[in-house]
Amino acid sequence: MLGLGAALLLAVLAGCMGSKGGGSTGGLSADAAQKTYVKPGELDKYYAFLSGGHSGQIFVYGMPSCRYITTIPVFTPEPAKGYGVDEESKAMLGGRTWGDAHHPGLSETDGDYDGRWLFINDMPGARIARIDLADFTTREIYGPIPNVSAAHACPFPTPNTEYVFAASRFSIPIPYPSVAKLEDYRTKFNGVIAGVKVSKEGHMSMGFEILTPPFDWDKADAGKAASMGWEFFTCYNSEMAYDSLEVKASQNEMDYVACVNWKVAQAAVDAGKARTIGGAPVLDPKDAPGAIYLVPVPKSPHGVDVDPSGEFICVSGKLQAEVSVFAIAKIQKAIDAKAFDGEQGGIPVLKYADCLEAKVPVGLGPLHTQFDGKGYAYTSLFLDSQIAKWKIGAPWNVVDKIDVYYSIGHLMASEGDTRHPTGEYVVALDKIAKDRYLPVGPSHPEAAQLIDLRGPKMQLLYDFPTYPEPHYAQMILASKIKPLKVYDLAANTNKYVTRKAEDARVERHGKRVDAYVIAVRSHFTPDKFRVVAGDTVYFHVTNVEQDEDITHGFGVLFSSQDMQIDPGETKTLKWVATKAGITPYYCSNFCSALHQEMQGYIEVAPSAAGVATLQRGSRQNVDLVALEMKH
Ligand code: K7E
Ligand code: CUA
Repeated sequence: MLGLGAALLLAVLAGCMGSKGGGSTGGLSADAAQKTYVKPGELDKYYAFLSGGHSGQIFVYGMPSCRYITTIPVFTPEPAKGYGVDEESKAMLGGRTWGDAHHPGLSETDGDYDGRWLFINDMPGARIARIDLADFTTREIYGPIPNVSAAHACPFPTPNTEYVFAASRFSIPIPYPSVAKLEDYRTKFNGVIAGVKVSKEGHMSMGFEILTPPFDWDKADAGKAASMGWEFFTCYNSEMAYDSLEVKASQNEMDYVACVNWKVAQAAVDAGKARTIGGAPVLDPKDAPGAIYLVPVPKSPHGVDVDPSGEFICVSGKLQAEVSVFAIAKIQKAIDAKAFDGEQGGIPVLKYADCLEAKVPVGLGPLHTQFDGKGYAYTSLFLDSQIAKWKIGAPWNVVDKIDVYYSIGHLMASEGDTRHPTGEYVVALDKIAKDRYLPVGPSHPEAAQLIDLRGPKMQLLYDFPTYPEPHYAQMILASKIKPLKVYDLAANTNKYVTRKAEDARVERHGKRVDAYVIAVRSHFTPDKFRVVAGDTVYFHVTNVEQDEDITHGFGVLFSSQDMQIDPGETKTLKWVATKAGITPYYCSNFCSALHQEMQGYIEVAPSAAGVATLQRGSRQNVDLVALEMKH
């Protein structure tokens, strides 16, 4: 096989090379290399957001070059960006230092990505974060969502970002906490499906919750166009087992996909039909007719994916070699005819055959499906380590397959979850890397692969390793995102902002000291502080630069505290002067030729001598404070 370097060289030397069509399972060709080559100085066409799994982060890549661009810390403190260190991000994390981030969900307008925000779930913490794509920064973390124990089917925004969702992976006794025995699992435990409202400004708030039998809710997708107003959720463990799930939860021929009509559910809550449990309005399905239905689906389904037209809901039973395709028109007809086959926990159950449009024999271990907007669907096959391309519509047949390396979980297509996928690329998110990269010990990186969808056959273009552990990802046209170049200092509304060096100062309020600090190449003003042992110091650092990429750090020695302040931004660091002595601090982000000189000292006096003369709460300039604090 050609090395990439050699392949690239060939591609460049050859200039314009004719397409070879590409072997569908073949190795890297010069043609493939050319298709991923983005010249130095040029930018990629797409952003790809890969969830970071148990790293609690998001990884950003450029496509088609597969170049790693940045990490967005979300649920985990992250030193390179000082995330979780400054007071604001620390408060957002609420003392938690771990999250397991599975499913990025870009905000949508009219069913297309709009480039405003990115939502992502913390599965075990039942939290949803919102990242602002103006600065690729986590701005809100909502939750833990009451009553929802682990949100895996989450967040999967609706077509106008009206809602994000969270459905429980584990069932627990509700209200929680309450004492219960596992033996009472069937009768005393419940699952919960939660609809979280998103305001026009992106803020999340509780909309409704629906009580379900103790199934394990797994994946979700929003209806769109033809199925607008519905959200679909898969579950496994309809057996309601609480131990040895790997055996006991695979007994039933059928599990379910739940169809939730979020307008009906919200109307029921607004009409006072809910009980308040754990602070959330919880609906018993019996009290909210029309809000939720169950459709049987074979064999422990995992992914549920709605096609771009919104007409078809594609569900993958992971222990079955087929994708079941349901038609929303048929589901709607069965609902209207009240053609129910009993109920589960007060939820009407529709008949599989009534709702089914087609069964597509894709191969072994189907997990997730994506779309190209040209009438084809792509399903990942975990057991076969393949992607199957199949036709949406008669004869519902598989038209191409490609090998992936190895054990693919999710896959993501360019603009793949929208009404208008671009049909250019799909990225395979593989669970096992094995021999694809230089070995680094017993554990390998995760593996991702870029595949070209533009020809009649899928073509493997590139392999790239990722840090653990992307589950899902989304790919958006870069032209839709307009990141800020700097924060406008004039528009800085932080209550601790300092705009001019003359305003830099230290204020004492009892044992609390507020230091208003300015950072600019290559100086902190002030660059020396005298405080007293026992003081709590809040450093409010404003980076007054208005030049792109001139970020300053504020790292305090003998501590684990370092924040990063972008141009025009104000951040606050809380530091406790535990004992007398000298503590240096410095700018930790290389910012100029005199970056190394950008430093200061905190002098901690052993006693309060001289400090008492300072007026409480008064605003004094640095020199005055220093003067008054002289022993
Ligand atoms: Cu790994 Cu969506 Cu959490 Cu499938 S999930 S593979
Ligand atoms: Cu400021 Cu380095």
